[in-house]
Amino acid sequence: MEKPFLSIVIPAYNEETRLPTSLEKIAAFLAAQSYPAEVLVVENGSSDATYAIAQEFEKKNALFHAIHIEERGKGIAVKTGMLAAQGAYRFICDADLSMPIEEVNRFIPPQLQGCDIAIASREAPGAQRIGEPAYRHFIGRIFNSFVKVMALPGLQDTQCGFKCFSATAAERLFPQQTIMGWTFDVEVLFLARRYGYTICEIPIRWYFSEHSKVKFLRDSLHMAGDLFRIRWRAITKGYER
Ligand SMILES: Nc1nc2c(ncn2[C@@H]2O[C@H](COP(=O)(O)OP(=O)(O)O)[C@@H](O)[C@H]2O)c(=O)[nH]1
Ligand SMILES: [Mg+2]
Repeated sequence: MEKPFLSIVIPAYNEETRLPTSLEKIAAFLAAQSYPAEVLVVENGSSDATYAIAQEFEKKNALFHAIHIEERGKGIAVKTGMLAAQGAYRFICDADLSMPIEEVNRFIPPQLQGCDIAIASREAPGAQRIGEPAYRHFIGRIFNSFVKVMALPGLQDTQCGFKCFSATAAERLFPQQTIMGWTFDVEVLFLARRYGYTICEIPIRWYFSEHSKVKFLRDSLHMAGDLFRIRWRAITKGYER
C-alpha cells in the first residue's frame, strides 16, 4: 500500500454516540482528497461499544485502523497512535470533530509550509468559539495562564484537540512523552520548543460539543500537578537533550 501522506489519529473514550458520525465524515472527506491517508482510532478504558465501532470501520474501509490499549488516559492513546502512524504528517483529532475535518488541509502542505508542528488555536486572531458556555472558556483561560507561566510562554491555546506533527517531529517528541493524561499537549509542545521545532498556531472555527470527558475538579488538580511534573523533569534533566 502507498505510504500515507496524512495520518489522522483519533483518541476515543466512551465515544459510541459521537464516533460513528465523525468517522463517516472523515471517510467522505478523505475519499475526496488526492493524497493517500490513514485513520487510527485509539481506544482505551471505554465501557461502551467504541472499540467495536472502530473495528467495524476497519472492516469496511481499508484506510481505518482500530487500536485498543490497556493503559488509561488520552495522552497514552495519542502517543500510541502518533508512533504507530506512518504518515508524513500526523494529525491528532478529537472524536467529536469540534473542528470541522475540512480544515485539516490548512495544517499541511501545500496550504501550510515551513511548520514542523501546527496547532489549532481557539484564541489566535480570526478564531471563533461557537456555543461554548462562558464558564468553560473562563476555566480554559485560567489553565492557559498557568501553562504560559510554567511551560509555554506566548502560546494562547495548547489544549485544543487538533494538532499536526511532521513525521520527524512526531518520532522525536512522542517517545519522550511521560504525561499520559490531558496535559500531554503541554509536555510535547514544551519539548518541541526546546528542540527548536517551529510551532505555528492556526486559528480555527471551533464548535463546543456537549458531553465533555473532562471531570472539572479532579482533572484540573491533576493537570496543575502535571505542569509541575513537566518543570521538575526538565530541571532534573529527565528529558533527553
Ligand atoms: N483513548 C482515549 N481518548 C480519550 C480519553 N479521554 C478523552 N479522550 C478523547 O479525547 C478527546 C477529547 O475529549 P472531550 O471529552 O471532547 O474533551 P473536551 O473537548 O476538552 O471537552 C475525545 O476524542 C475523547 O474521546 C482516554 O482516556 N482515552
Ligand atoms: Mg471536545
